[in-house]
Amino acid sequence: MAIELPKLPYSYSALEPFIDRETMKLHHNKHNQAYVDKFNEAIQPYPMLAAKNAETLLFNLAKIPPDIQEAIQNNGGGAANHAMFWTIMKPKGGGEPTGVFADQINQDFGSFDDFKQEFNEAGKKLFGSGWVWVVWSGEKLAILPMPNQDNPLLHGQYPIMGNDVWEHAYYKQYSNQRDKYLENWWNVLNWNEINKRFIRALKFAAK
Ligand code: MN3
Repeated sequence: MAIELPKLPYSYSALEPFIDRETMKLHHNKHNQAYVDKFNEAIQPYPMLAAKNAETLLFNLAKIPPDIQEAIQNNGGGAANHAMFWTIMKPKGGGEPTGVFADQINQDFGSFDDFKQEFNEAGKKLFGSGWVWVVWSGEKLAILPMPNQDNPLLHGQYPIMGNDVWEHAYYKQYSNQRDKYLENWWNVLNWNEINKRFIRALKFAAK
């Protein structure tokens, strides 16, 4: 069973003015589609992997056939990362975080502003293409920049939230101003979904 391009839970223009229609369209139906297609191509010769989703393969990367590990890391990562990315954003989102995740941010970073600043700083410093992730270390929240399409599941950690800092995520609208994109991204976050992922991360770590 091949994986499919996830349906965007809102329209391409829904995140404007923070992420424009052209960027969303290209990002979803070209970039995300390419990761999905290349993932499906990679697992095609291995019918025993057909029932596994990208997340499961990333978590068990060392156990899959060596000749496709790199393709799964990159394209399974690309598929999983973008599937997450669309759901943690929403129109009229943003504002202060809510729920248990807000409490945890205050406990581990002092305040939402400090958390946001540290996250944006990691995004600015990330050299080349990659993602900035938030994971549960087992004791506290941690901000984790990773290169390429690497997903925290490669290191056994469930991705609570992450921002895509590949140029394809912002260059069309923001040109080289990655810092502006990082700052504006907080206006589209879906804290309800991020809270659900935080609960999942706690359960995942407890297994
Ligand atoms: Mn991307």
